Amino acid sequence: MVAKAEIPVFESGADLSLVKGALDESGCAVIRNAQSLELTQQVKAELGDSLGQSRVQEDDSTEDFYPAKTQRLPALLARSKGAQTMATHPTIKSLCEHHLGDNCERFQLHVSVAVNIGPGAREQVLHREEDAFPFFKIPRPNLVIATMWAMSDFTHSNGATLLVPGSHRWQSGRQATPDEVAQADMPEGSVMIWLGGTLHAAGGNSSNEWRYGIILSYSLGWLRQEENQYLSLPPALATNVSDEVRELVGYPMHGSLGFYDPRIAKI
Ligand SMILES: O=C(O)CCC(=O)C(=O)O
Ligand SMILES: [Fe+2]
Repeated sequence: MVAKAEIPVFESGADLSLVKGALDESGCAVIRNAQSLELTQQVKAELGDSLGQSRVQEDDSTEDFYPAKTQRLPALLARSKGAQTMATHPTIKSLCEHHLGDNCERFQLHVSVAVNIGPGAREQVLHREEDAFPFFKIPRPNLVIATMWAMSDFTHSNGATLLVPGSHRWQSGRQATPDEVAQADMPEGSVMIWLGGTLHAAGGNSSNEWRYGIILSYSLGWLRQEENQYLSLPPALATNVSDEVRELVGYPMHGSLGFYDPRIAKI
C-alpha cells in the first residue's frame, strides 16, 4: 500500500536549516503559530473594510481558475501596516534567501492577496505558481516561493490548501494521484510555505464558515511580478513605507535593470 503524502510540519522557533531541508525535499512545509495573535488581529482590522467591500465571485465554470464563492483582495501592503510586517517576516526572508538567492541579487514581492473561501466553494484545479513562466521547462529552476498565512483555522472541511509534496521535482505532465495530495490543516497564525514548482490548489469548502488566508509570494528580483507592485504600492504611498518594504516591492534597481528618474517618479 502506498503511504499517504505528508506535509512537513514545524513549530515556530524551529531550526531553520530543518525547514529549508524540508522545503528542498518536499517543496512545502507548515510552520505552526508563526505569527502573534495581535498581528493577525491588526491585519484583519486593517483589511476589514476593503474585504467587506470586495465582491464575492458568484459565477462558476470548471474552466475558471478561481472558484466561485471566493473573495480576493490584492494590494495588501498599501492597505495594511501589519501586512508590511508579515511580508518582511525574518523567517520567510531567510527561506527566500535560501531558495531564490542563487538566481538573483535580491528577491522581491510577487503577489499579495487575501483569499477568503466561502461555504460551498469547489476545489481549485492543481497548479504551480511558476506556471506564469512557461518559457522554462518543468521542473523549472526556483523562480518563486509562496506563503499562505492562516488568518483563520485551516481545516479539511473549510478549504485548507491542497499540496502535492515532492511535485516540484516532477516532469511536466505527471498527474497527482489522490494518495499524493495532502491538505495543509493549520491553526490561525500558522504559515504554509511552498516552492513555485509545487502543485497545489485551494481546497473545497464543505463547512458553513469562511476560510481566510493571505498569500504573500516572492520571486527573483529580475522577473516580472504577477501583481503589478508599482501600481499596488504607487510612489505616493511608497514614500510612507520603510526602506525595507520599498526594496521588497522592487523600487531599487536590480543590477542594471529598472532605472528611473526620481524627479519624475517622485520617490
Ligand atoms: O487559497 C488557496 O488555498 C490557494 C490559492 C492559490 O493557490 C492561488 O490562488 O494561486
Ligand atoms: Fe496558487
